[in-house]
Amino acid sequence: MSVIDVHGLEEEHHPRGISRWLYTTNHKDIGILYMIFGLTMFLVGGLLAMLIRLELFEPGMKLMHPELYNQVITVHGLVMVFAALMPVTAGMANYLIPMMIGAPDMALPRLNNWGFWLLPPAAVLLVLPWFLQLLGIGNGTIDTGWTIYAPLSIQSGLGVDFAIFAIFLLGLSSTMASINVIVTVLNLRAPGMTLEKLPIFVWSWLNTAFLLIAVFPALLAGAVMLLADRHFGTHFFSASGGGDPILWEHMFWFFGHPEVYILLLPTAGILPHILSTFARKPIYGYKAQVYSFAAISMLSVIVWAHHMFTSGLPAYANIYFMFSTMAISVPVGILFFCWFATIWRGAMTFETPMLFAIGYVVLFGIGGLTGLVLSDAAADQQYHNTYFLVAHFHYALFGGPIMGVIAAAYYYLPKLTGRMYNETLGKWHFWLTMIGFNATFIPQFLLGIDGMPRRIPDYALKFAHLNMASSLGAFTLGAAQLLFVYNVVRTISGAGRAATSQVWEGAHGLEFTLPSPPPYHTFSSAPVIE
Ligand code: HEM
Ligand SMILES: [Cu+2]
Repeated sequence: MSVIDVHGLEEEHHPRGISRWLYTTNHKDIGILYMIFGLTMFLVGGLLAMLIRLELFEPGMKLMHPELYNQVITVHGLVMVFAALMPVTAGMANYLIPMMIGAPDMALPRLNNWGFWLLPPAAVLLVLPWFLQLLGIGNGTIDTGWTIYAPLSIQSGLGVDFAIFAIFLLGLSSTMASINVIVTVLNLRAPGMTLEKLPIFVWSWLNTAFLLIAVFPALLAGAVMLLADRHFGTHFFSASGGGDPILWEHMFWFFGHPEVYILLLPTAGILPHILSTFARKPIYGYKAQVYSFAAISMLSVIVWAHHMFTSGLPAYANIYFMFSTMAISVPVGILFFCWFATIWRGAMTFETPMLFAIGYVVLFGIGGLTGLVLSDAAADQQYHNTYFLVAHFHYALFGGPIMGVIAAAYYYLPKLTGRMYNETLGKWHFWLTMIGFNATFIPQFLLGIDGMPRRIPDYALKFAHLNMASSLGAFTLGAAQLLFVYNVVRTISGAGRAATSQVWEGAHGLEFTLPSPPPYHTFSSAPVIE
């Protein structure tokens, strides 16, 4: 007989130690690598945020030179967006999608390994110029802000070149991950797992993947042109040679606005799973949510110039970008409606994942509503580049994706490790995060309305009190995340009681039919889907 138990054999023979992680093509290993990398980068970005808030704690130049301050905010932004959030959601996709659709692994496992291992060098490229500066080479890392606007980005030092190469690597990595998700979802579903039965998280990632492949080339092309402007005598973005810096803004934001949804969609997809589990009710409006994901993705590529209301576009362009932007609130509003309807009159309990999921709805709600305020072309003349914007996008990016990632982490940690995390610590983490977050960013709304510009290391005396409040909030927020790290590490190292395969009373889905932790190779034969 040629039928052997391949499953059992491979279980024994997968490599151990460092080579397991370096050469792995296993979707769970790669998922874990992505998530550990993302969490590490979240701590790096968080540390930089603490430095920013330390500098802004009091008026006056306290901690760093203006040049260094610019570098710190730039790397904070780039790290949070590209090296923390995107990898974490890619890690969730890798770990969860094969289990959710009954596939043996991702469709392109070697590509998967490659995609991950492009990330660490990219992160190194962002910070390396700081170390080179210590050796007397260059003047530090990229200092243009995460938007890398020309003409500053043409004139600025070698940090920009390093960042351009980092963006190439990050873009390649995300594109590979996206291709893999699309191929896997379209080809490797278990028999009976029709598209109409696809878990909503998988739908959200499918949209994310298409969106990413559609818009990343704009940024990459822009980056090549910028490199050429810097070193090869072209003038795409420099007015002095007949080019136009506004062209960079278009290319950047054609990518940059959809990027926000690339960060958001995966967690908007995991949210219904969590809400439905802890409300013990089925997901409300499955189809409406899936169609909303598609509508959001499509609308997101036609609204980019709402970031450029003050750049002198013609009035009719501003009006078009204003109304198209406002139109996005329709599908987003549908998502909110479905989330509320899912928990409405449910038998709710408030374990940590549920708390973070509700926190997501509240905070992202504020992010969305203040976005609507900014999308008014006339009002934006006032708010543009003030702290109102900084507060808005932190509600949108921390309040949405980060809260969602944390909710998902608590939700799936017992599945991944086979152990329950510490619920008391989790609740402390939640409440300190909520208090710290709002204490950081509510004052920033007020500062923005008062006219404090973003990206300044020092400010007028009248802004002192609110800035101090914001910094105190940030320190609370930062400290609270250490509770999370401790809780995760503790659970991974085996503390806590054993988790069942279903983990949560109300949990549904293929992944919850598997033991906790799931076996190294998930499905040796395709599962049957009713
Ligand atoms: C840990 C809590 C965080 C704090 C206290 C914080 C604080 C700040 C502050 C004060 C600025 C403005 C700097 C300035 O304009 O002078 C800033 C900028 C920024 N932050 Fe955060 N942040 C946090 C988390 C995040 C997260 C989670 C993300 C994204 C996922 C993020 C993305 C950004 C971006 C894109 C910028 C703009 C950088 C630029 O102007 O080029 N931040 N942050
Ligand atoms: Cu936008």
